[in-house]
Amino acid sequence: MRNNFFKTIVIIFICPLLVIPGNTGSTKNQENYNIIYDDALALSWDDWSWTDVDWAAIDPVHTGNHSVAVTYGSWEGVYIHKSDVDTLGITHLQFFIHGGVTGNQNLEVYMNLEVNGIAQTGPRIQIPAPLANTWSEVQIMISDLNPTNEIVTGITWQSTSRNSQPTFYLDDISMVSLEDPDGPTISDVFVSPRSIPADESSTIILRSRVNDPHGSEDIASVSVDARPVGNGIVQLYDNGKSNDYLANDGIYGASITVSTSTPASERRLLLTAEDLEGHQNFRGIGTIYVITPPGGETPSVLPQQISYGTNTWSFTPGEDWQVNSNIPWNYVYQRITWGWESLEINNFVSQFVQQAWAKNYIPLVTVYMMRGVPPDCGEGGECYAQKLQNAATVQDYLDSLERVASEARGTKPVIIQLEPDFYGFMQQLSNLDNRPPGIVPNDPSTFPVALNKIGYPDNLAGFGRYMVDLIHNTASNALVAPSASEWATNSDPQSVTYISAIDMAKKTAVFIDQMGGSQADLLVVGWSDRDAGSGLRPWWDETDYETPRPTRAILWDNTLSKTSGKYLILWQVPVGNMSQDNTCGHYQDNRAKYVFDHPRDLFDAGIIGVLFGGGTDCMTQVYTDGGFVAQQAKIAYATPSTPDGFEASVPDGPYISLNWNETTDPDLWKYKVEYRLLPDGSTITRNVGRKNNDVLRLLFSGLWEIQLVAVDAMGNQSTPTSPITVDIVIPGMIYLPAILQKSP
Ligand SMILES: [Ca+2]
Ligand SMILES: [Ca+2]
Ligand SMILES: [Ca+2]
Ligand SMILES: [Ca+2]
Repeated sequence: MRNNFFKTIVIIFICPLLVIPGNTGSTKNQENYNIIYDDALALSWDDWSWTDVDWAAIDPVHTGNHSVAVTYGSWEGVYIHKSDVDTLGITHLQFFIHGGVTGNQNLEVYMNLEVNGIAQTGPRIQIPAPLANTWSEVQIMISDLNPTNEIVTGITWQSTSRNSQPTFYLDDISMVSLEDPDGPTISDVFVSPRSIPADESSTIILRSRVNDPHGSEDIASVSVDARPVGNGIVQLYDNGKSNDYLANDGIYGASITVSTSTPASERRLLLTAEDLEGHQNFRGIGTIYVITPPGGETPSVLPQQISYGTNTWSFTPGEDWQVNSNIPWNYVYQRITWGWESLEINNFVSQFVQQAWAKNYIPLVTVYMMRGVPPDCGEGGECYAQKLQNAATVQDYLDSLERVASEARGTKPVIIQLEPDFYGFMQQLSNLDNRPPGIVPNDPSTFPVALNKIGYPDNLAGFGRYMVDLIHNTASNALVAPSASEWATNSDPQSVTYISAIDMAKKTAVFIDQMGGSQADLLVVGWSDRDAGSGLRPWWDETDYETPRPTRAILWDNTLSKTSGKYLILWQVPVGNMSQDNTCGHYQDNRAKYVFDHPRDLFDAGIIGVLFGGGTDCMTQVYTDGGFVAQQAKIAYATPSTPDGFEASVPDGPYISLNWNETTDPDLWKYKVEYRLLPDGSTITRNVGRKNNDVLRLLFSGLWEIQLVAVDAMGNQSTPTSPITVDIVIPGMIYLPAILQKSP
């Protein structure tokens, strides 16, 4: 009988501090739980405590088998850390506390915040002294712990006493959204794109189902607070004309843009639904990444829109998977390792490149030779730093690289991808505490290399630059693309705040720039080289609430592109999909689907090419995936479907309202309204983003013809809708004076 004295304390901090014994939680439903600790810390939460804490105490427990036993010394604290906690829409921090045999401990709780990249402590909330031998429930409003909605990186329970204190216990720590049971419920939130340029024309479509226990007529408003992206409160409507499907179907919709003054950053927006009596409920929509314009120019010989390819090919006529797919792929890639010259196929690079050109693909050759070039010392920065001090090794390597370039020579473009992991390993080594003597973090010029080439310093910077120049000088048709690794700064951009992740990407761009990146043409990035269903890599949250998530990867890629001034190829994207059964060759993954559902997110961030391919044995391949990648690529390359339901309102002076049904193509980019004055006016085009409505202003009286086209991520346009003709009558008296006033 551990809980025989169960009692609830709810702390509601509507200043001044108010402690209400008894159960005051009864007027709210607990809808959304984010469990932080039940019998162990949840995934991604780490123990950073500076006190005596046992995370697996067995007596007393509130629920389950374990609780947290805490024995404070002077001013000590229990500190749990998570890189970037999304608290938007969360109303309370909730936990249970038990005073042990003594009770009466003195402690306070606060959130660890990060404000403009600097760690800060949120407001400290005093906890009522826990009772002896009793579990009490504590609820603290998030708005008291984090009043200005900063990035949350942890929660701390700290002793407020200079003396040691007797052991007490915590259990069932969670963040909850206490919903008003009378208020409208928000569900099925849809947001696309999730990464968007701050250009005030690209549009995010936001949709949500909203129901009210008193019927839909009780719903007064559904809105999103778009101030974090430079807008105000934006209303969502269920009128059939607001990207909300049908009128009165319970689905509300809106479109929002991002103001040009919004910096590259992660932003979180809050949905609010309110009924006629003022009952409100809230829901965060996950993380939006605000894109910065990517760096440099796309190489003129490459496709100027997002394009796709795979690692699957064959010399044998009739057996090439890409050719047989009847999809106009742009790329094909193949990896070569040390000793490629002695492969069964003579002149392998030449043969691969030539057959790719013959099939109208741009070949990408992944050069992965650093690991194998003798002396073999395994994989990693320490080994590579050693072998690069051997003059014979360096020359052997460069001779082979020159043969690669020479076999790739021709009149069509070829991409030579340099050394996956190599740049990452070297930068990582420079960031280790036990880096070799003389090595300076993030400075490749401090690694000695036995290069011995006139005009190039004998260090890693000189070696990297020589590799790029050697290829360019040997094959003027070759584009050189060093490989960038997310982990190169010896930390994971998915497990820090976005501000730190931006900093990491900048450092990696600068490191590669110094190693010839500045002279290169592109950079190659990767999202993961294994299907998550294999258990070899973590799942990413495709809804972009929790890290690891795609928006964070796109932030890193975008920052790399911006800083380096290079566009990117996203390489070796896992092929798996959710219809697979997690057996060899059939592992599940969700990244390929994210790519095909968010092509503009990638392209606007700087990714011009996406190459699919399982990274090792047993990973899903495009020929074992049940046809998913082929089917999605087919849609990507196909022209979009023509929107239906295109209609115009009765003209209101020069204004005419247009609306249409949204198309369902996953790769939709935007709609364009095209209109002209009959009979022979020239066509005017108006981009309306992804909105399915527009108000057009027609400047002259007369018959106007209006059409609509859908545009996909590649820029393919649909067949136009059947034209609508409208007769505009503008009383000249109204507009003539205005025009005259503007004349000098
Ligand atoms: Ca427990
Ligand atoms: Ca209601
Ligand atoms: Ca609707
Ligand atoms: Ca398409």
